[in-house]
Amino acid sequence: MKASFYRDTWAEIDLSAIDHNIRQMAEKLPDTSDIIAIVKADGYGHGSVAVAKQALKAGAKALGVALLEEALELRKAQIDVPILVLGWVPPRGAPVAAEHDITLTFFQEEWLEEISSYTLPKPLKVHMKWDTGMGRIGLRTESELRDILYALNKNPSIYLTGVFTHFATADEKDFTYLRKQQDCFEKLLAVFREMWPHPVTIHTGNSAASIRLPGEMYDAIRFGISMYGLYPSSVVKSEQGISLKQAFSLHSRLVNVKQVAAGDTISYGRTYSAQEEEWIGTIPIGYGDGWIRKLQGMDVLADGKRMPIVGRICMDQTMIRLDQAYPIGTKVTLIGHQQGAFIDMDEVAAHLETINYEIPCMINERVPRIYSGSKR
Ligand code: PMH
Repeated sequence: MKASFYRDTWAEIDLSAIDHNIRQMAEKLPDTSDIIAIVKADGYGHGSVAVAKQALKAGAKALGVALLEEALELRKAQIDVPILVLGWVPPRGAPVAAEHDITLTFFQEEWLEEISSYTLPKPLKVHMKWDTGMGRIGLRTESELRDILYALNKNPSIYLTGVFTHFATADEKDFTYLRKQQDCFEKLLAVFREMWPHPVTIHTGNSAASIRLPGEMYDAIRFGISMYGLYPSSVVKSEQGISLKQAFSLHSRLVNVKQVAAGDTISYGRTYSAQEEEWIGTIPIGYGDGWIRKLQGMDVLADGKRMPIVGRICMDQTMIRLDQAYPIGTKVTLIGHQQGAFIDMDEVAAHLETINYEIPCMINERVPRIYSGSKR
């Protein structure tokens, strides 16, 4: 590894997995549906620029982020494809967005009005968000839609290039609520088409919707979690509609190995006592890296075998019980594959009673991201 960091703790991002996951998805989609790769929150903790570049090579046509700041970071990295900001950006961000050809999401008349008071260096591209049942952001009624289209018509420096919605339950077994959202979307779309003759990109689906209903995805999908090789839920995983490869793995190395006697205790609060003579290893990762204290009791992999975390996780260090002595520098895998053994993201998420999405986001920037498997 040719990395210049001095603590042996790193996340490895396998770009060939990103490539694989995009291609798997593209194979399921009709040619008329493009892939917008969602790289918000620093690419779900994987690194937005590296993931975006690989996603585009694999066939994604555009990028989606949550913040204008995130879009600007991609532009700074010389990425020139369409970028859609999915969240609400204050009107004062419009000149910067227009300058960098970044598409903003909007759904409020006041927002359009306020933007009219700014001088835009170039026309501003926007996608309109419809709240069909997610209950988060977006306009909700036909009358709101009519009003906003009138307002839009009066503002020639704002170009409507897309309309979209987001599903609340696309990853759940029961499709009833999703069908309700689709009906609501279709009704708004009918009004929209009657009032707006210009072409726009229509998109509704996240990973779950795209994997399960690939033929119903209009012009594009917003492909997030499954691009990273993770299933949106256990339901989607069990349906086996797509075969994904987890891109993220987390590793460290033993910095201390010692034999302790029965009764010796480990870490703050002495919550762990050795039952007999035991080998205890220390790895340099802790809650200061996002490897939070609740992960006590998880297994990690050393020598291709599972070893438990023992005692309290500290800010920068974690102790594990080894089955024998190992040399300093022995690789320890906290998430991912090691010699045929595997700790997948879902296991870590289950331990924390949360969803896999949260895990790579939680491992913070103190842990360097190392990239492998880049594909042309
Ligand atoms: N589109 C929007 C508007 C989103 O908010 C998200 C994910 C995606 C697409 C991608 O979804 P996927 O990762 O399931 O494919 N947003 C979030 C969120 O706000 N909290 O968790 C995931």
